[in-house]
Amino acid sequence: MKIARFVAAAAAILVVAACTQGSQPAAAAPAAPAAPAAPAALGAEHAKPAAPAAATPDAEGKVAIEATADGFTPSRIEVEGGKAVKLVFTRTAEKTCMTAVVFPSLDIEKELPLNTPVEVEVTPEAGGTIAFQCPMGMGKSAVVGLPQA
Ligand SMILES: [Cu+2]
Repeated sequence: MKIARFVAAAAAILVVAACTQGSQPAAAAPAAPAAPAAPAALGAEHAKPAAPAAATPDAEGKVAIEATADGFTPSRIEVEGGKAVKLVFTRTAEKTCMTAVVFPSLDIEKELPLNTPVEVEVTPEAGGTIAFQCPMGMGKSAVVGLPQA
């Protein structure tokens, strides 16, 4: 059961690159999501496939998330299970389909005006995952509730 969260998260992250609006040249994306210099902070003791480093909340319980032409960055946020996290979304790309963020399981949809922070607070259960994505179902990302240590 403990292994499941690693697997689910890795699957969610691989889909991120798929969300563009067709005629989008890749010029504005210097940091390709496919090649993160993963610092291997998590799970280094096990031979898991290298997942991009997950973001964790700051001292105020917030995580800043950028909505770019390619998706949401970071696309995986890890929280202590049962603890609320404030996701602060800022869309920085004018041409992107990430003009809104949707949390299907929570029935939440928030518009993301350009360069305007939009806060969404969620509380994943320990061992649970709350998915978020663009309104078309792309840019799949997740907030993961870690089991209490
Ligand atoms: Cu989309």
